[in-house]
Amino acid sequence: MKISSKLLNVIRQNKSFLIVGHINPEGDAIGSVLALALGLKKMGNNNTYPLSKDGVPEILKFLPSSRTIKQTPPKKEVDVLCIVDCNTLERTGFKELKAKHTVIIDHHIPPDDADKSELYRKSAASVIDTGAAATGMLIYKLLSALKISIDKNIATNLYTALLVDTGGFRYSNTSPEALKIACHLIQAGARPWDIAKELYESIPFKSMKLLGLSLATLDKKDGIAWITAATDMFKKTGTTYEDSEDFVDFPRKVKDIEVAVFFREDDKNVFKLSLRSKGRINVEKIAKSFGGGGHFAAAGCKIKGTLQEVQKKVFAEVRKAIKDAK
Ligand SMILES: [Mn+2]
Repeated sequence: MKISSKLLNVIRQNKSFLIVGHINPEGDAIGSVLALALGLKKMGNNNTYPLSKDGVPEILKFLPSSRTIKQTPPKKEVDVLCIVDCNTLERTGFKELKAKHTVIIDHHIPPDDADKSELYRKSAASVIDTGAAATGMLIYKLLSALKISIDKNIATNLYTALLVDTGGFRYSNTSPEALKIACHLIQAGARPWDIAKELYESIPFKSMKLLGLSLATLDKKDGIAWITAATDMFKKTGTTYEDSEDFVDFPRKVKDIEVAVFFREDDKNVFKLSLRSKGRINVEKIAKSFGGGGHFAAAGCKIKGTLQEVQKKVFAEVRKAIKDAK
């Protein structure tokens, strides 16, 4: 998708920018916010304000300029509010953000009633490209269209955005264009191993210990593989939920399964589930039937009951979905 001249004009004709990502942010959100803020600064806009309700997760603090991100919005109204890597105000975690203009730069599917919302009416210059592997790709195109040269700091942020949203250039969204942009980012100074080391080879020792305990529960049946993390495992290792963030990736690695599930015990008889699909089963539909949500291949929900009860309910739904897909 091409960047519209409308969007370029809104950016060229204004001076102050508030750039916000989504709650519970990952590499694409933070990387895109920072790259856009750095780029606009290079245009001579000293009034750029990067914002993230939940701040910057520990693992992304290596990103250039990550310390400039604020957790509270400015008091004064800005010229342009840029909402990146999400497309509703709700996802930003803020009730109100004051701005004369609003633009959305994102690759998620907008909600069904989006065209009725005030935000969409106000943001005519937006770019929502659901075909883009990462929002970072759209930021790259925007900066290029604005003729801003991509330096090492911008490149590091954008490469991280691409790397995270393509699962390390492994997922089916790894398009020729994504790799072409990644190539340019490396030429501009992004260092793949330095970034990969920070993202994938810097697991805290205690998190690894927690993974060991959780992996010992690995089981599989009927095309489903799963692991569990019980409250006492977190206690024993001195860890928090953040330490189990990517655990569902492990049962997903098992050969010949369709769906992976991670059961996290949040309270007595309350479980938070992460579901992953290997590409054929829509796990968003399964999560939705339990009041959760997400994407086709990655979703989550919360279910009450003993572990056995919860597993019985979920596995029945997954089995049904697998049968329907045949
Ligand atoms: Mn994204």
